[in-house]
Amino acid sequence: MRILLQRSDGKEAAWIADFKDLLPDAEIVFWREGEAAAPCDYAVVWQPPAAMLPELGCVKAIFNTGAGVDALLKFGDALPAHVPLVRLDDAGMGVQMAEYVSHAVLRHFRRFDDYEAQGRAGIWQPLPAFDKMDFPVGVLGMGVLGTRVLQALAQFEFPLRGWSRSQKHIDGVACFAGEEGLDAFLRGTRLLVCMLPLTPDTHNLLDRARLSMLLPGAYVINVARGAHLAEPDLLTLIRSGHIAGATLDVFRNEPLPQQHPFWQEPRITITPHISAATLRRESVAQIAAKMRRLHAGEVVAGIVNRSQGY
Ligand code: NDP
Ligand code: OXD
Repeated sequence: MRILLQRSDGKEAAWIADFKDLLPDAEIVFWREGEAAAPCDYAVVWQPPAAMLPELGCVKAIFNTGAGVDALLKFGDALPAHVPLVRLDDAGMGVQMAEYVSHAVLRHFRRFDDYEAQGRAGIWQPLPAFDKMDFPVGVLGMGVLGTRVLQALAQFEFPLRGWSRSQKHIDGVACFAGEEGLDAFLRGTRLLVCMLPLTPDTHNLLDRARLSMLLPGAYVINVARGAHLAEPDLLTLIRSGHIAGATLDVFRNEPLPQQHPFWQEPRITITPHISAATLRRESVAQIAAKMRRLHAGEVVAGIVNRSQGY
């Protein structure tokens, strides 16, 4: 088996070593622009440049070393239609998302921002506690990662809601589906968590009109993609007081430009796209196991449905 590996993080040697550990008979070829690679069985990529597209037409499957495939599907028809695209299915990201979102929810709900400000001013003053019943948490996207986050938040006994494309039935979660369910979902949500894939249907989903539907004093957590959120609309609604603040891990332009107004807004917490990192060993183990199955003619989970966009 020959595997074409593309990365731009300078860690290719470690990825190659991990693949060699699990697939000792495989030859791993590192893709370099301008160098023709021998024909390969599988490609393993993350945000590949357009220059790699001709090579991707010759493999039996393309493995994406992330959960989101927007950076591949943006190539549209230039991405070979006959080659299955396989995304990461948790691979250690679920627990990281559960940690990140639980932290952001609890930090806001338990008023840590207020206590940090008081602490800096040397003020010892208990503040009125919020009531959980006034803080329904709504998760947009109840897939692999969204479900894991809902399970984690259930431990803290928040009222939970979720929104997905197809109707779900999850104990303890008020489930909403489709465009027809979105307004009702938003109108009952105080803490909004975005965990959707970026597709033509979800692009700019969180605009002024929809963010205004959230309960007054809402809080927004975006760990999906920057293009889900209309950034100026969020700022307007924070400044008007309808939204209390936000924790954002993803942005339209990454790294977030220095002159971006989010940096100046104390009610916005910014992290640099770290809510759930791709873990190399877990990812290689998952991909290697799927390569073995595909080689044996078996089916694998995580094949992207291109017409749905995720
Ligand atoms: P999944 O494909 O497992 O889940 C996607 C969920 O979104 C599903 O519940 C799906 O509904 C729902 N959905 C998709 N389109 C729509 C729509 N138009 N309307 C309503 N619901 C919709 O993805 P994952 O949970 O694995 O990952 C989610 C996203 O998280 C990734 O695409 C990526 O962008 C982001 N991510 C960010 C990371 C970071 O570090 N910031 C790390 C990892 C992922 P249904 O169940 O009905 O299909
Ligand atoms: C992913 C990401 O989609 O890291 O996996 O953003």
